[in-house]
Amino acid sequence: MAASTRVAEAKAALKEQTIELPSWAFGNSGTRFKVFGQAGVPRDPFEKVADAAQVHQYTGVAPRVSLHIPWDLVDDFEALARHAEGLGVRIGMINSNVFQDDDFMLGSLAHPDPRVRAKAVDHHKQCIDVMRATGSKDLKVWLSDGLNYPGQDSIRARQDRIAESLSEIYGALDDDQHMVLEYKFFEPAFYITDVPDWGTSLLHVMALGDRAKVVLDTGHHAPGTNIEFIVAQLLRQGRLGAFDFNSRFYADDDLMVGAADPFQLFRIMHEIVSAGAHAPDSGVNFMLDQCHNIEPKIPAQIRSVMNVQEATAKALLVDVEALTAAQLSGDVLGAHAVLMDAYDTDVRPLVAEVREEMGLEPNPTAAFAASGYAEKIAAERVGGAQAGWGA
Ligand code: LRH
Ligand code: MN
Repeated sequence: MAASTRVAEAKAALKEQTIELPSWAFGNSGTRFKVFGQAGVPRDPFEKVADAAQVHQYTGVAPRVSLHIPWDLVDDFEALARHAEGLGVRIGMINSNVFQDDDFMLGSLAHPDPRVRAKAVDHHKQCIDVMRATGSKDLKVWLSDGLNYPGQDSIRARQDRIAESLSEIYGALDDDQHMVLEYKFFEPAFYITDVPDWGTSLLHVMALGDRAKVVLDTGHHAPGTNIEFIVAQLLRQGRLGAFDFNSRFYADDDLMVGAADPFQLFRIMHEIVSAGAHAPDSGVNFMLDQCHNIEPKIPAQIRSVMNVQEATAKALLVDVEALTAAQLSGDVLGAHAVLMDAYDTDVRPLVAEVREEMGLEPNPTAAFAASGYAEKIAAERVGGAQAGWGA
């Protein structure tokens, strides 16, 4: 394929790409040491959605906002969905939360007490009602369930309880609704996390049915884990439902995707593009899951979307014919060089052109800064409680 054709196809694919934003990234967040407030932070889900819509307005590729329950509880979810549509975005995945209720100290779906498990299942049924009210088709489940000390509970019994609870939740979904199950190797539990890795999540979703898939959060692996291998394997099984994109230097740092390791993000997007999973109908939801503890939140989300676009653009510019030929002929350095040529390509001009062809400013960061929106919300949003994790 001629390079010019590859560029044209890359631009077409980039115009179709969509990245879902997390409502909680627009609220305050932090660590156990401190949660810093920032001027203009939203006080409610309507303001969070308004801020997310700013990211879509300047990038053109962030048309969905993921909600987190109960952080985004409102009296009228139809009104919130209409508010979003009025701003050119829509409600995406609905995240459950079983990591902040006192009753779930020893677990939620894995808890030894069937009454506590029933409470956790009911919470997920409440989230499914929110899906119905907002038009969302996806339930996202992350379980903080785990153990801190050996012997604290039966590892096997907890897996049985989770399987039974998940099947009750899956059974409560409408036929056109889906579930994605996220894994994480540690925190808040420090000995065992009941859904610690892709294999455990995969086993549970395969036991549930076709409308259950795995969420891969890029910050949820042991240091040194080859994430693109997991991506390739889950795609091969047709069970990669979503990404929670972020980056980290050490643990679940939830930093801007691509900030800590842009080469890893490129390698992940290379596996995605190689499988055609970047296509809008691939069934893979590309979501951000980040916390902007010290940086301004809307510009950070804009930068994060740009990082995903740039990694995707590089992956779309890989000379696939040359790569395949080198791989099949055992040309180790040749194959590596083909991939590195794409990675070492400065795609920023290409992505800027894509924005212009979409009728947008080529530099979303500068366009947002020039809009005065940040100053407007800092002046308007005085009083009331700033949104956060409510922990
Ligand atoms: C858990 C997690 C999960 C969300 C939470 C905000 O670490 O990645 O996806 O529920 O962050
Ligand atoms: Mn996550």
